[in-house]
Amino acid sequence: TQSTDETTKFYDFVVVSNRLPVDRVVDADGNESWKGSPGGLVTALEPIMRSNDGAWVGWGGQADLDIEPFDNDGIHIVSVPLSEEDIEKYYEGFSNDTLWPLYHDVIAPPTYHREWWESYVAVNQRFADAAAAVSAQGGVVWVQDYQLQLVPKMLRDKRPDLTIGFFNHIPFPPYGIYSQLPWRAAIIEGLLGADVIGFQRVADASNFARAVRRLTTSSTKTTTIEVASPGHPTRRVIAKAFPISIDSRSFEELARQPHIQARAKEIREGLGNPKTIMLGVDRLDYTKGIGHRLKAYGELLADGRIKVEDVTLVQVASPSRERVQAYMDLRDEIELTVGRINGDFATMSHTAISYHHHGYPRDEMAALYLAADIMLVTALRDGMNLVAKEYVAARFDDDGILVLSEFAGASDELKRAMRINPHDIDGLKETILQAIAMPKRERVARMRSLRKRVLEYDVARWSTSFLSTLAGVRGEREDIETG
Ligand code: GDG
Repeated sequence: TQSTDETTKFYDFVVVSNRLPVDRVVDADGNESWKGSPGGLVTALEPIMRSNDGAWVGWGGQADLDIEPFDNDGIHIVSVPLSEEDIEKYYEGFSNDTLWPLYHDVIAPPTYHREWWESYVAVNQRFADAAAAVSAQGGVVWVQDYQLQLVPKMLRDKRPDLTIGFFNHIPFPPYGIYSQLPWRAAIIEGLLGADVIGFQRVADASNFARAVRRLTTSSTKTTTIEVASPGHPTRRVIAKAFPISIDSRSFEELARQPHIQARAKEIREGLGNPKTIMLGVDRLDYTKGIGHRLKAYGELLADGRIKVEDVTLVQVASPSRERVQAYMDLRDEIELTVGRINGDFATMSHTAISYHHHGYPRDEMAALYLAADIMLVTALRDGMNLVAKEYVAARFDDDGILVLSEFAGASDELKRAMRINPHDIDGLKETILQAIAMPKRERVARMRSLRKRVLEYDVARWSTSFLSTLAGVRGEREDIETG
């Protein structure tokens, strides 16, 4: 722990994200400690953090948590405190009830409140100030995701010496939708403070470029934006697709472990040894198309085209954003549907849908992926969808079928998945029937091709590609500055 000025260090590589990669845990005696949360981003950035003297700036996940910076497993952690009111307005409000639905093609209606926006601006400024305070002269700062879109410009205004990257994990919507946002120009200007702006798909980057053309005087040419601001030389910003991925090898290694394989068998037996297990794994979110999936499965049962004894659906819906009204409504709707389908079709020995409203450890997820003959990813809109990639990485046996929505970013890469339009319930039902009947030879051919992609394009490749683009921009700038 460091607290005084004389021990203050500055870091060459700083990551800024809404949530820190650690969780605070308090034991029975009230002792506090921090536990690393092994998300994909941490795994990808850990090696870079260690070799570059890295710091991570973010919120600790609880209200009014004001803690001194500390080192955790080689990463310097800087916490940005949020009050109960900040959480309500900046996080649950503007981030999750304005930007989230707007950026996902208004699947749910976005709410626009001026006080939420004011809070978003104020909190973004605090993140920017915290990042500015720990960044070394000429350092690199990488800002993550839609909660912090104003940070790049705020940081540049304060620290023009920094090289700034931004990555948007969710889609960037078409201009016709984006233009609803009362603060649409301010957000574009905020993002243009970065040197490199990364998106999941090529389409997201071009939606962004169009918004830039409509809302600013900057010009765009494919992935390059020339940002003109009065009194400053023209600045080049790169905006392009860097599709995120997972730590594919480690997922495969996990799935290969004998206890995971044994657990997969046990899951199958527990479900009464059906011929086909279908699986859905999502945060309980209206973007994920869980209702569409349930509808297709329920209709197939009702039509008598499948039987509960033969085809079971396991749905893991991990709790998410439970204080936002749209999420409460969604939960009610999903659980009513699950109850109806089970009520109509379950027998004493076989349930139709095995529904789980809680998170599971990674081990159990891997076992579920191995147990599932068909993975259903039916998102209505999704930046990437890592679940699809995890399923593929887990299938070292080259078996299993991925049914994948064309509205998930992953669909741009995973071309041999069975791609579906989740709005087309009849099409989805036909695809499910085809998947159930697919011969092993075709399953293997498809899975091999999917695995090739996911194992080659892993999360390390993603971060390396983003950061080397950023380093390129920085090199160019140094050339200009030194003549
Ligand atoms: C956003 C974008 C983009 C879920 N339930 C459990 C659990 N998970 C894990 C999954 C997966 C991750 O959470 C979810 O990632 P997704 O990509 O599927 O979706 P979002 O949470 O919406 O993520 C998305 C992503 O950011 C990255 O840029 O791909 O489009 O929306 O890793 O496995 N993990 C465990 N137990 C659970 O119950 N252990």
